[in-house]
Amino acid sequence: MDRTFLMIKPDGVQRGLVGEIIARFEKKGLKMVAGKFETLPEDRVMEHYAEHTEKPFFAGLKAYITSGPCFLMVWEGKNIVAITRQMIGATNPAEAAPGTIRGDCAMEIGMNVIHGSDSDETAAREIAIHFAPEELISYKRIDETFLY
Ligand code: FUP
Repeated sequence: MDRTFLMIKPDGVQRGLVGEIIARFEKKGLKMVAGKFETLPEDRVMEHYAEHTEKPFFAGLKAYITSGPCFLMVWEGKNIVAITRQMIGATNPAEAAPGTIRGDCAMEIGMNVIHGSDSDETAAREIAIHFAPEELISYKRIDETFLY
């Protein structure tokens, strides 16, 4: 089954949005297979955002993402990367469509509540950065028969 890495950022945790966000993905029919609550250490921030470390916004991004605990997750489902990117909405919440997480729950690009992998390759890379293989749990959800 396809997998993605999703992370509720410090603003999402501090604003009490963890339950609301998980509920949206659960209701859709996606399955959480790993989850942990953690303040990201600097080395993992550098690895996760390797493509952005030279960008002008990186100092602010790093300060924000390490400002408190994040809720890190791995989810499974058919076509999950495209589905979750659509549900999360545009990177800039000001441009994110209503009905998306960022469209409904955020105001600015510098505090956009949640991260989601943007391709299957990125998902595999990000899952490996943040989780050990044994942290991913394999199980059948009772409603799967009625989803696929
Ligand atoms: P996304 O894939 O939607 O998380 O977006 P990007 O990989 O393009 O950006 C990663 C994070 O950098 C975003 F979540 C927000 C932050 N960012 C800024 O703060 N300013 C920018 O101009 C671009 C991105």
